[in-house]
Amino acid sequence: MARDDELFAIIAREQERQRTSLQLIASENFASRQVREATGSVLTNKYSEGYPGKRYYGGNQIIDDAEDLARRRCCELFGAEHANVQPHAGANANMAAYLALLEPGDTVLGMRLDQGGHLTHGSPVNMSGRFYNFVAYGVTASDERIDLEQMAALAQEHRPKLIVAGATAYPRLIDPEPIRRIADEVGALFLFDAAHVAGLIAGGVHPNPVGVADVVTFTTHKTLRGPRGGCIVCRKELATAIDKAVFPGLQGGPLEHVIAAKAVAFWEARQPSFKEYSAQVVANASALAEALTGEGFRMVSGGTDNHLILVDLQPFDADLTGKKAQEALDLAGITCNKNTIPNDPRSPFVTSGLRLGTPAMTTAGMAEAEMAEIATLVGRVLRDPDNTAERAAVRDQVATLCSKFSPDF
Ligand code: DSN
Repeated sequence: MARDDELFAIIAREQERQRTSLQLIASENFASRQVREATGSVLTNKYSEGYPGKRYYGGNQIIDDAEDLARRRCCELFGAEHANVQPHAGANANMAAYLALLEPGDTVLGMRLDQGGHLTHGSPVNMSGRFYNFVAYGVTASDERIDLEQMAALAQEHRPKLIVAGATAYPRLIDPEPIRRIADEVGALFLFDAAHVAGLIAGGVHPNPVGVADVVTFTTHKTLRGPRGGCIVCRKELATAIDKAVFPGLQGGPLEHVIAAKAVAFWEARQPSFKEYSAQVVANASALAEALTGEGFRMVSGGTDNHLILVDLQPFDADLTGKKAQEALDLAGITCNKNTIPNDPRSPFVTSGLRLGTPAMTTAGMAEAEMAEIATLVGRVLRDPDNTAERAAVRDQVATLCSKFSPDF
């Protein structure tokens, strides 16, 4: 068959974009060649509804080996009793956990979306917010860290069936222990959504919620650096309920090519180099936060303990929105996303903040010196975001910087 040149030309352009510009979206990474090889393998050809040893179609003996390997490696990596590696995404993993643990209308505590939570933690436009009675906790006004006193008070007032921890735009470490205690005080279950920090947990630089929370969900493509997808790990008493919720509750045929790539990622995350990588991701985020502070930006919560920083643009330039900053940086080859900050006066489509993360550029080999250079470039663009010549000059400098740190293409 002739080759589809039209589509592959688009892929080549995207590869070039990734190679020549800075990827600072906190939830992105560069998957390794072998992760991408497994994702593009013949395993995509197979239907395998069910689980290893209990499939609805024939011919799954080899597929079973791949999924069993992924489940075993996932349990070993996180010290879990049971793993379900079939969720197509983090959102599916969360929905499956809710389906397993809750009845429609049950009360759940989750973090406010506009203070760092996730759509699937009770947003009214998401299934979670439509099917369950979510009550939101947030961050303190004083230090912009999760307000555990508020969480405890809300738990006493609303007696939730489940407390959800985890965030998408929260730059600080989330300790699962005090949340477990709050859950126990009211007899609630505890779900830790580790999507953003799964790689930091695997690398040993953040506390492991497995064994503390009842259920832990995560994605495999962020700090964990695997293929795009989700996972759930849990205590063995919850294994049947979780498995039934994923299939047949929520999904049909699993993506076995992606599950195979998850197995590769779990193997990669157990290599000693992954510990160094995870520590460097955090060191780079701290260096970036410090250098951006030197450029006149305010870091939400004063800094970071993880892979991301949340920049409050208001003290730097009261008129500069997150939307405008994202667009100007994009034109200069610096890819990041606008983000609401706690108590943001602007809408989520405009925002007063920017979220930047270091997982991808750390994979490419960048360290603290490059973070300082990136902060200088961000400052140059955002001091005069409409200046076309300045943006072009920064774009050239970005390309030169990236040429020295090529990801594994
Ligand atoms: N889209 C992800 C993120 O960027 O954090 C969350 O689902």
